[in-house]
Amino acid sequence: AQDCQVANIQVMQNFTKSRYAGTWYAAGKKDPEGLFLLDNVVAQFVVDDEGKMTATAKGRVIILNNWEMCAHMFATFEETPEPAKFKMTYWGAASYLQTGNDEHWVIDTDYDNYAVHYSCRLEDADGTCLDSYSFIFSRHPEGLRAEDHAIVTQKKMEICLLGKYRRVAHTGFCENGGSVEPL
Ligand code: AZE
Repeated sequence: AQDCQVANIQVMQNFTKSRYAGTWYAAGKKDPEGLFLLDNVVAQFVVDDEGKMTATAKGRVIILNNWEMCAHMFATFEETPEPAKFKMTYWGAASYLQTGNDEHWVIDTDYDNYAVHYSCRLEDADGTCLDSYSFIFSRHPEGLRAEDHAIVTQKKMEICLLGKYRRVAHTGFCENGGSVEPL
């Protein structure tokens, strides 16, 4: 729905967690207000034998006084009546990283190549989103396949974020074995 009402945003139908599990490389992102993952963002989703989904994520951040590091993050997901909408609780491996509760909506995915994620942190009185972030995830570290660009562009439009994304570089910054030490 392009009226940009958060309540009218369509999410993935018949969402299947087990197919969403595994590694996703951020190919693009739209940032929220404040501190955020800068680049080299890789998320790994796991669904256990009871169907509970958790995730880990890494990404380059700059905190405090220009301290550049690889943030190692953890998340648990609470289910909602809509299978593609989760409540995410997240925290960092180190205490000075970010902690919080965010929505985690899967807008669309083919499970094998791309996923469009959306999170509205703050809804305006008129029902639109005042502070959102979104990831375009790819199964491929090099980014989206050419054939997936059209559908992803369509979904960016549907969540009213077309033109607000930046490409996410993967330079190997967080591939040092998951250190949470400054690099
Ligand atoms: C997400 C999906 C997988 C799990 C997690 C995700 C989000 C992580 C952040 C981290 C922010 C860290 C900061 C540190 C200084 C959506 C990629 C945890 C939002 C800003």
